[in-house]
Amino acid sequence: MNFAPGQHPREQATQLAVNLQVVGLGGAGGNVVDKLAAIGLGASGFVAVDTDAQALQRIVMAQKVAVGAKRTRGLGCGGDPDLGRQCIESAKRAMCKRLEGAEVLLLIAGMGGGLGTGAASALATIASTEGALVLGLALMPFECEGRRRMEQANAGLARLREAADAVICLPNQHVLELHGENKSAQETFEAADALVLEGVFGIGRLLRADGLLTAGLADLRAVLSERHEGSVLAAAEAEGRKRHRELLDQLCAHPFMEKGKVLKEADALLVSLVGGLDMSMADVNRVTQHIGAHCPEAELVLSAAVEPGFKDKLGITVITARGKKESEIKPSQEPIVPVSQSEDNAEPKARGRRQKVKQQELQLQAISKGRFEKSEPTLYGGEDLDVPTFIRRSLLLK
Ligand SMILES: Nc1nc2c(ncn2[C@@H]2O[C@H](COP(=O)(O)OP(=O)(O)OP(=O)(O)O)[C@@H](O)[C@H]2O)c(=O)[nH]1
Ligand SMILES: [Mg+2]
Repeated sequence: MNFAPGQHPREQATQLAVNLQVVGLGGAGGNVVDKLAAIGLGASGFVAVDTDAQALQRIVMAQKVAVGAKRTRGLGCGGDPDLGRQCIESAKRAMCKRLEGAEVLLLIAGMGGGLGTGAASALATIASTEGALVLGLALMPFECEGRRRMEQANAGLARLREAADAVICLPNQHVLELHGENKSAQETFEAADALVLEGVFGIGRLLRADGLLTAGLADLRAVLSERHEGSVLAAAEAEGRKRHRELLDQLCAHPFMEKGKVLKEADALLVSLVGGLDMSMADVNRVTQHIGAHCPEAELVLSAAVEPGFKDKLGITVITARGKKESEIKPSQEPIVPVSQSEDNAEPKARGRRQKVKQQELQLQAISKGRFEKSEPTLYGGEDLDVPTFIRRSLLLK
């Protein structure tokens, strides 16, 4: 499917199997959500949220929600994330009403400015509390936008990662590296948006119930949630006899895939494959084998669907996730604490996100030696070895 600027095909908007709400925050988020609304995705709602009345005026297809009118008087947040957060928090009730019944919230925001950066994590928390699975799409600034903006963007991204189930990071800079610096800023933004639209379109396919192999909301949640080290979204298409290999080559060449490094380092993958009526299970198999060769250890969830327009053609959307879930961290990975360290009451170093186990002190007391009371003690180095070590050394057992 071609998402090149100005060519946004209208999707045969089959309603998705889940209630998906797509919300765009701030200038970037609003722009992208409006384009998604124009394509139609089978989502239950497309909403652009901003403090900036002028930016909202440019929204044509999505619904509009103006927030923070008292605080910004209809202007943007001027790059102040704190103000952005306050604006969304003061509109909490209205947002809850908008998100009523949402099973998945796709939250799109540009990081580095005011509203998107500050409000994204706040809205993710609100939606999570309401029971939705929150997927964040964070558009990261170009390097030329300055160091301060990039730092602000990274801080916003970190907060969003804490609040959302999964966050997919889409660095605008990678688009610039692919297309070169000779394009206008407008064209580069458009090219970045096209990559986002392709990816989101693939997520839509993934959530559709009418595929050959379906992966539902539960799979999405299982693969993405708790893996906080970064997720990437990329899509590719290929046709012809060698389309299986070509598809993978295209995917690895995608600007967000960092020449295949992202695929190699993935701990889990969601793969949404689409082909024409001629797509066979052998096709599906070959594609998954090619992917598996890149990341044999990764957990893979696959969905495959048929779209008549894909004759002799295959399309793929991949969401990668990095990071281990708490349940996946094996006990053997826990550092072993030598007794000498516990004697000093030293804290074992907690690694990763694993919580320190809280345990009560064992109430062990010395009891009589019973029928061995009268036997000779086993003395070594002045110590009676028949007396348990924890008593001899006055250790507290936990
Ligand atoms: N891909 C893409 N990125 C954008 C677009 N507009 C802005 N960005 C990026 O998103 C970042 C945040 O910008 P905005 O979304 O305009 O910021 P905001 O949330 O509206 O912030 P305030 O206006 O200060 O409230 C920028 O630094 C850009 O890198 C867009 O249309 N497409
Ligand atoms: Mg703005």
